[in-house]
Amino acid sequence: MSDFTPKPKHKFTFGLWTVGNPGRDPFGEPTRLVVNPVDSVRRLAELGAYGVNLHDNDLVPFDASPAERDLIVKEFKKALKDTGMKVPMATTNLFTHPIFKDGAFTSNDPKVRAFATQKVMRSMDLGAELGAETYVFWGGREGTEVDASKSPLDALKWMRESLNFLNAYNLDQGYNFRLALEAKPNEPRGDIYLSTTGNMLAFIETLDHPENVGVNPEFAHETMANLNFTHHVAQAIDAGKLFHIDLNGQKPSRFDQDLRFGSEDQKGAFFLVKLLEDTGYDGPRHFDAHAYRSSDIEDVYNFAAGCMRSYLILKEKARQFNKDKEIQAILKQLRKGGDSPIATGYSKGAAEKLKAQDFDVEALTNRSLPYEQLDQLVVDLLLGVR
Ligand code: GLT
Ligand code: MN
Ligand code: MN
Repeated sequence: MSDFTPKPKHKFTFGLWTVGNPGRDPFGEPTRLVVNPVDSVRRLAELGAYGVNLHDNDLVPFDASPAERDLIVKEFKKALKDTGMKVPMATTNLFTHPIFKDGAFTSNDPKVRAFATQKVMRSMDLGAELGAETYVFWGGREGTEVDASKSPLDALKWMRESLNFLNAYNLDQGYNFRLALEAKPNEPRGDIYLSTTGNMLAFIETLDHPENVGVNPEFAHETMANLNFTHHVAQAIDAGKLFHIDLNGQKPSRFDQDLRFGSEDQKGAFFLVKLLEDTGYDGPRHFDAHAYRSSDIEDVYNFAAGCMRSYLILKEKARQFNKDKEIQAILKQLRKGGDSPIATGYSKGAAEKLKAQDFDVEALTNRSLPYEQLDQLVVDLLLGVR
């Protein structure tokens, strides 16, 4: 029996907003009390987490005075020191305050756009003070319900202006954060700009300094749009842009459920963990999820422990998949043709040779692809009978 006990070396992190989620939803008031971030740090450390991530206002209230801010940060830093917990990622809340009701970087009002940019600068200062290395941008309010209100081209231009300004500030201050953009198709806006990880990857190339900008994909977000999350993460890895990742659970075509990692679509979660582990992703495994609204605070920590446990179980399943003789024999058979002649690249000679090549179309068409057998072996593996 393997050991599924989380340890700091596994680099599991939680947003302060995740275990601190009070169980509010659009139809109901909170079901849990507000949590002190210091308590979250201590409880997560006991469970074996590596660190916590935060928005500026998860720690420092929107309207705190400079003296209040300093006191809060001091106590928080003490908890980090006592527990050895890290803050690998920081981000900004650009969505809760009503000033952002029509967007932050993409608000029609230039003063709101400037205010949002100023808020990020101050939040970057806080993140740097806490030792964060990654800075996430999730534009939850960057979108529309009324397309007559805003040109999507203006929105992209304004988004680019803010990100270029903030990255220059980041470099100028010597913070050297890697910026990670997080896509979401909708919610809380009717339509959010740059709605998938693929959109973000293309947009990054239009920035002044694309080299230190990557993505922070979230399992729930591509899944909400009925897309294959693992394929998006693979594209980010292929582009050298997987800077961070938000892990959770989600049923397709629903509101953003942010469920416990591994609680839904276990096969999808398995192939995601396998991809991360097989490709040597060494960043934090960040859980951006929250406990059911019905949970009390003790059950919130069952939720946190469950996220980490499921990851470790799936990691062990990935290891078993990679050494399973029957599965590997099928994969070997499927790949037996090796590389295609086009893999060595174009030359006139290669083109002529390919044009002249004879293919046995019937044999190629009738080749056996035992995907039913292969998939059932995966199901057996995941259901624990293998
Ligand atoms: C919010 C959102 C997440 C983002 C967080 C970072 S905040 O909980 O649902 O997907 O990652 O801003
Ligand atoms: Mn997220
Ligand atoms: Mn989400």
